[in-house]
Amino acid sequence: MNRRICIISGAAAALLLGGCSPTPQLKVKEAVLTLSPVDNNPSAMHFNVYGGPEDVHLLRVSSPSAIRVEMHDVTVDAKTGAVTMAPMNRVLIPSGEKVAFKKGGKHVMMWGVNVIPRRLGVIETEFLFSNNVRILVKARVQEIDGSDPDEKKAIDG
Ligand SMILES: [Cu+2]
Repeated sequence: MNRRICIISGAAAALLLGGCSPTPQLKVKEAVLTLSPVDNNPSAMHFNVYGGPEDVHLLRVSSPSAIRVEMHDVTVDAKTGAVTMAPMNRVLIPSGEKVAFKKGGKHVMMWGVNVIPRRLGVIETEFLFSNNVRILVKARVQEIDGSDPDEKKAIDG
C-alpha cells in the first residue's frame, strides 16, 4: 500500500510526502570517548548529531562521570598551520542535517573522567538542546589505540 502512495504524482504526492520520507528525528549517534593517555589531560568525545524536524542548538554536553565537559571548535591558521581550539557555547543543528563532532573538527572535551566508565567501557552522557530535549547516550569508551579501557581489560582478564 505504501508503495502505491509513493508513486502518486503531482500535488497529491507533495501532500503525502510525509508518509514516504519519515520526519527527521533529533538524534545523537556514534558517540565515542577516547581517553587521554596522560592523567589530568582531557579526553575527547566524538559523535554525530542528526537534526530533527526543526533547527535547534546543542547547548550543553554533560556527564555524571566527568568533572568538567566543554564543546570545542578547532581552527587551523592558514599561514602557520597552528591548531587552536576554543570553547563553543552553542552549536546549530539544522533540521534534517548531520553535524559531525570529529577528529580535527568540533569535539567535546571531558576532564576528570572517573573510574565507572573506565570499568564499564561506556560513559553516560547527556546532550541538552535549545528546544529542551535532553538526549541520554551511552558512549563507548576507548584507549587512544581504540581498545577497551585498561581498567575494563583488567576486569575482563
Ligand atoms: Cu578541545
